[in-house]
Amino acid sequence: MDNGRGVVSSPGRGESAAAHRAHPRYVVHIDIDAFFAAVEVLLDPSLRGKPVIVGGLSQERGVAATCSYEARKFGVHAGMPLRQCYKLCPHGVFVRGNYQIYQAFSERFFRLLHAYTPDVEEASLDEAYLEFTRCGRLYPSFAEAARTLKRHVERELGITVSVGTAGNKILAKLATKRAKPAGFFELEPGREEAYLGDLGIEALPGIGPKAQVILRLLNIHKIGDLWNLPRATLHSLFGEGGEEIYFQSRGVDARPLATHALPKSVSRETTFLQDLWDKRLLLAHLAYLCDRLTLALREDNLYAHVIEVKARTSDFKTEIKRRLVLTPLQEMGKIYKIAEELFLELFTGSRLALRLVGVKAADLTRVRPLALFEPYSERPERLGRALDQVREKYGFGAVLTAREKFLDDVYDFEPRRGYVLKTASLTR
Ligand code: DCP
Ligand code: CA
Repeated sequence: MDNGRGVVSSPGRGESAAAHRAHPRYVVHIDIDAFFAAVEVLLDPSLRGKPVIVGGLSQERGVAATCSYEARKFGVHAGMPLRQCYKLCPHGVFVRGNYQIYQAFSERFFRLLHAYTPDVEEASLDEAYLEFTRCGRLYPSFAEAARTLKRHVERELGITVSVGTAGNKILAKLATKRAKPAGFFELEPGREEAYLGDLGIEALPGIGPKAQVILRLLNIHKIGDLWNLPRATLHSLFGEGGEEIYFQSRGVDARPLATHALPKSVSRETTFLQDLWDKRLLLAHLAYLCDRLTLALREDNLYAHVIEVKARTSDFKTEIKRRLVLTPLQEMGKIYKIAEELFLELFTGSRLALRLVGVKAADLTRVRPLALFEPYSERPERLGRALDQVREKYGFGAVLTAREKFLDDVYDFEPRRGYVLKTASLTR
């Protein structure tokens, strides 16, 4: 992209957002302000203007899921133990919250967004990306359309949202930070570097608390300070994550929106090499299938409300048991536990050997489940992600539960792919 007129740039800046503007995109990021608290205010208008803390009563155990901006003035924030919230804000209104209502509200929110463009990514319960790039004929001005969208959503839902627009996802999300609360901020092409340079490093999603500590020790506090770090240095400090930081800090992000529709279900099943009786081996298969299934759920950011187990006996009769769970699940341990219970219900009555088992996750949602009663740091997604990182490096077989290891006696084992089951497609 060097046009020969020579823009003076610090090391590595040639890879900045500006250099990637050959095909400009228009991405809108929209996020509801103080989501759970805003819904509580709608449910009880007498709460308007008051510090509202959602997640539990003031003397209960647990942490705040969120709080209104009025409460934030007192230093209260999401993830803070409720009793500490109470100390900082004793006159605050504490409510336990109701996830079903937030979920229904979230669905209304997304329905409105889908009317504006076919390209919508539902990023979390109260947050979405919209891409207008393909809607040039529809909207003479994208900025105007984004403002209309904001007003429309606020009027329809009775809450405020913050909107950021830019040429890619990460910049749009960072623009929303500036817009919060209730604002609109368009990060215009050409202004990205100026905007990024001054932001604190904690604004980048790739920089967690640990990376922050390390960078601050190196006297790096702003995103602009990061530009002076060579890519190799970031890599040696943070591995693959360092690469991400390198590009994020320059506002480079080529990720498309994850707009594909939700699958109806995800399942993994296998037919055995020979019919099986041995409960231990059957459960080992089931555990392995759950492991493969939850990998697929994580890859697609899905959570399941329904877990289903299927077994086929040697006389080809198929039986299915299913269970509905209120808080949608993604985590291996939890899904396996349910699958095991269902399987044992099926199997205990059976006099025949089995020729197939399968497990299915259905009623899927992409919405992060309720965090009201669990601290953020203990979220199962975090564990799952750590697991995936190890597997990416050392292969799927690098981390298996003791139960799965029983399959050693039955199948070939390939470190990269795991066990080579009879139904080949399942080992993909
Ligand atoms: N949430 C949660 N636990 C957390 C963080 C959030 O349960 N540790 C829930 C409550 C929030 C909702 O998710 O209302 C959306 O999260 P956000 O991070 O978008 O926070 P808010 O919408 O509450 O506030 P804002 O976006 O205005 O900062
Ligand atoms: Ca929000």
